[in-house]
Amino acid sequence: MKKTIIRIALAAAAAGLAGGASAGVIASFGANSAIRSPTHAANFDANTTLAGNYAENGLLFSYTGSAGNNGCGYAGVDCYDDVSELSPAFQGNYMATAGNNAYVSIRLAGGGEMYGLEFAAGSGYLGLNGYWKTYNDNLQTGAGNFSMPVGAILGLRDAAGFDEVRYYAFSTANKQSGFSAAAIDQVRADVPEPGSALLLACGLLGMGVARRRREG
Ligand SMILES: [Ca+2]
Ligand SMILES: [Ca+2]
Repeated sequence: MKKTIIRIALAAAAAGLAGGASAGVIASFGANSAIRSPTHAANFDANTTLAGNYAENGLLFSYTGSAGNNGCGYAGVDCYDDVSELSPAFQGNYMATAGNNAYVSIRLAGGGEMYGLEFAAGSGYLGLNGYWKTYNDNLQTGAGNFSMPVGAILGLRDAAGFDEVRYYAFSTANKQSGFSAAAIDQVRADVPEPGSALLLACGLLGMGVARRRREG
């Protein structure tokens, strides 16, 4: 009986860490709301070309929509009087695009999954009405709308991991398609070492055994 209980506990712990059916993407707001120990960070300061793929510190960014958005956010070119008009959380260069259903894509340059991601979510519109989608192995794993004060930091976390996040910014709340003017800056991602998930699973199992011994 005891063995059965322990086996179920381990299976539950493994499912939670490796991604069972119950896993899902959790959206949050604010710095450090989704990231525990960032392993990757990008601020676009070295983004001095109009290349479709821009890599920084192991993160890979691309965009759909108008070609280079007329240079906005690239190579020190800013389309606004001040970068803070897009978002007070932005500094210097950023990544922006605009167009029908245009989005900025965030992935790991070397492939693989992120477990947590945070970025300053900007919009070319006056109000911030964002929409995000997560993917893993080309399958959509989550999506959500948010309307927040300009300057918001969006956090996404999923114990099952995601290998791509797409970010859109629409004209009004709760839109999932239409003309999008997405912009991002100050990106941080969390990619735990494979061994740490296993250690955590062992730790949870150990806690379960200890508790059961005390109860017995
Ligand atoms: Ca920047
Ligand atoms: Ca994957």
